[in-house]
Amino acid sequence: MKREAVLITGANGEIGHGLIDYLQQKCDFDIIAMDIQPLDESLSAYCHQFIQGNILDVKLLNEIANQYPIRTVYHLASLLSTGAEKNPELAHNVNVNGTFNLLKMADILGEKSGVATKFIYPSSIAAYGLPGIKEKMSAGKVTEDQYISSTITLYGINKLYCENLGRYFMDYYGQIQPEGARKNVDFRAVRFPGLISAITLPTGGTTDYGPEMIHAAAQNKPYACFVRPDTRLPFMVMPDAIKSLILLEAAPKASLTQTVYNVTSFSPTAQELVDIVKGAFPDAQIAYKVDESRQRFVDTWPVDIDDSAARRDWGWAPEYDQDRAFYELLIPAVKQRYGTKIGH
Ligand code: VAH
Repeated sequence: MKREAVLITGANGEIGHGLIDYLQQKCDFDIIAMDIQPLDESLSAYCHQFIQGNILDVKLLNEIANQYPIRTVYHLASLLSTGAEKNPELAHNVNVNGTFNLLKMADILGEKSGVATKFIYPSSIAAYGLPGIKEKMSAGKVTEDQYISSTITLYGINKLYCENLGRYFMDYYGQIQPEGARKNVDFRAVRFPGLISAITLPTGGTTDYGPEMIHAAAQNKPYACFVRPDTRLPFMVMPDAIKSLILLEAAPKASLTQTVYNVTSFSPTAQELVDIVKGAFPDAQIAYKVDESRQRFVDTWPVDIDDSAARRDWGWAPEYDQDRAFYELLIPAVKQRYGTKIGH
């Protein structure tokens, strides 16, 4: 009898690195990792199987479903907000059609096992579309059902659609058939803020200025921040992002009153991030070179989000507030990663 497995798409991405690193400590299931890129050498020892392939390849997904008793899908593969604007066709295909294919696969897996396949989905604060900077600054902590009808990025629209697609597969897929809805998928989503990892760098996001500036400073490389100094957004560090995925996956279904949950930790301005980074790396050369398009995106994303539903339903709370995030985790870790000496 094969051991149960979890499937991680986008395994070579930032969240994928953190999730595999965490899950490998558990030993009661196999990790099936999938990515269109080769898997980072540092991860391969932790994975029972790595599949280099495309989530648009339905034949491949069917083969995976026939081969592995997958009980949970962590669907991380995605084009991020800035990358999606540069390649909208690819973004729609991967972010939407790829997700549709994986939900269909999860349905088949659930039908085979007789237990609904858990489908853990990282949505994003990009799902929000505040109408202007004035409203952004006065809105306070935004809840999951606020400001989601005027989203301006394709990535944010993709995320909103897939949040609803997941709910459809969970509750309504097959409803027109005589036997009614199939209900083989247990879809659960978090809306992530900007994520900062000490281990990896983001590709194609619009919150990338946060991680990019600290990694650049630790390498004594000049950095041009592409948003205004006053830009305030919610962030959290990667270990807390992984914690939220693990807690949500493990939560008893009966405790969940929502399908989509906000999670966050701290909300600095870009200038506050610069001040922290310069405090740790006094020689850091950080300038501002505002990218008007990316600034327009972030001006529609909330200053802060209300994560009380996640705290209430499944015990969410970040381990790292802003001070701990930088002074206990990020700064020591990037110094070690790059062997940074102060003043060199
Ligand atoms: C991005 N980091 O910048 C992602 C995030 C808040 C948006 O999902 O696209």
